[in-house]
Amino acid sequence: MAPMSSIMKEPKCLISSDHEGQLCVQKEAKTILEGITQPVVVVCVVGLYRTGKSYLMNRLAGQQKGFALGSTIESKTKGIWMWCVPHPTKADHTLVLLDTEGLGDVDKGDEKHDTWIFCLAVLLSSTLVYNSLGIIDNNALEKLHYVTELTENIRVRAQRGADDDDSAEFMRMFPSFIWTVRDFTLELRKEGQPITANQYLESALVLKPGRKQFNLPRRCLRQCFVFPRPAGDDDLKRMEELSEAELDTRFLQRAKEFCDYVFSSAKPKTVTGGRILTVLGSLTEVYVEAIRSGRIPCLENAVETLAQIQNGRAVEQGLQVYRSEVFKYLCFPLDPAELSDIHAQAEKKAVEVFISISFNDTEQKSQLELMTEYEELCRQNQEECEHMCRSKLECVFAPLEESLNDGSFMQPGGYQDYRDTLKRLTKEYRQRTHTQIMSEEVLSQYLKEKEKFANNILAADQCLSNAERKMEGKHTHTHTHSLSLSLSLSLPCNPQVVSHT
Ligand SMILES: Nc1nc2c(ncn2[C@@H]2O[C@H](COP(=O)(O)OP(=O)(O)O)[C@@H](O)[C@H]2O)c(=O)[nH]1
Ligand SMILES: [Mg+2]
Repeated sequence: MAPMSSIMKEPKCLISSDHEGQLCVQKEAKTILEGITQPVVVVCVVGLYRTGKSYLMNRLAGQQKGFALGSTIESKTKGIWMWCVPHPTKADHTLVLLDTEGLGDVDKGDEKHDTWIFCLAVLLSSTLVYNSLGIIDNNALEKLHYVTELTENIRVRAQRGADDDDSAEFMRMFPSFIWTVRDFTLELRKEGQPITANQYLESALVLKPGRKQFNLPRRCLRQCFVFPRPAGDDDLKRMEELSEAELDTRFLQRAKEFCDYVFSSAKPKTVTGGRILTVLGSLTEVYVEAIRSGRIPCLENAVETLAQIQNGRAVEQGLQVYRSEVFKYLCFPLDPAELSDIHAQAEKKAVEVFISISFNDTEQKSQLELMTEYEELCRQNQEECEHMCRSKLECVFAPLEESLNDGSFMQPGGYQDYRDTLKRLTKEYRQRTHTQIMSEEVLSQYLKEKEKFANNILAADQCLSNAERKMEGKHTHTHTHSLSLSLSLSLPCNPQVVSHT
């Protein structure tokens, strides 16, 4: 695969609205996601518009420019933007940055659209960054209401017994959470004592005691980063152009801490059972489709659909391995035991590959597919064996065919001669083909075809022998010969003569 950086020089729109205002997945971005086979660390940022979200994502990408800043995005491309970059610190991982656009934009947004974008952000990410300006205010906390609404919509198949079990299952699906506060000017103090950013976040959440909707997300909140203003008023408008030297050093320090934290702590996206996800494109499609069709996103369905897609791929790759293994040793025709050995070896390797890729393979699809493939090989092998036996048979029985054609057996004693020839050639054929499957089948079919000749030869033999006896001494040899010829041409089938041994 080409390195990710060369695939995505810049972000692309992943989810937008179509002309009817319905959410849709952009094909190009989906294709890119489908090409990623590595574990994906998915970091998504949400929060009000114009709070520096895109700028922060660009820093995670290590780029000065990328996600468009400010309100330059047209309303039709509002939604979720995506930028896949190689993970800066984890080899063989891809960092997928998702930037949401237009949340809370009163001019262009609509509440329902915003809710779904927020939902998708939660569902798709492995780390969710909630970004707010100035403080963690009540207003921002209210936005957590989206998250709790989401928990109402998501039903994971869990032992729905005790409440705790339920939320444990939920935690697995819920991304870890980072709150970033921009242009933070407050002093981090509580009751005169200095506090950490995380303690600040905790205390903000405690502000709403007894409100159940904050309880669940609270368990998922992990980190808070407070950023000072990055530059002076005039410079803020052209942040993309500013060099590091023109930015506030404390801002730079905090931005570095934030990025380092994300790079070291953000986990790859997993789904139920903690399985690492490599089909983010399909997952996106499943969720967006569920939302479009008015179905509530239900993780159970999504996991099932994903399993189907993923196992389809696993089977395909397993089969590829199986075929290449089999063809290394395959040389038809083969002894069935040999073929079975080759199959077993190839199957073992294919199943290993399948297991490494598959996901929830409850139907044992891979094994079934491999069996079908094996059956086909057996069929081909049988065909080849049959073909080979037939050509050996043709070769061995050629003298018999010749004699049948030129009527050599149509003479007194011809029947015995015929039987002897048949016996001798059968023995020879068996000697030549005794290791082949299908050899007896081919032989018995041939012998069956010859039965009618045996009858005719016997009839001719008897007829001619009788005539010969009667006419002994009276007729010339020439006459007998011409009689034998005429009989061989008419080949009468005498119904009374059926015996052959
Ligand atoms: N005050 C302030 N402005 C910022 C900050 N980061 C970026 N900006 C500027 O704020 C504007 C909006 O930033 P953007 O990242 O597009 O915000 P988004 O709408 O949340 O994605 C741009 O002009 C940025 O240059 C920040 O930390 N503080
Ligand atoms: Mg933005």
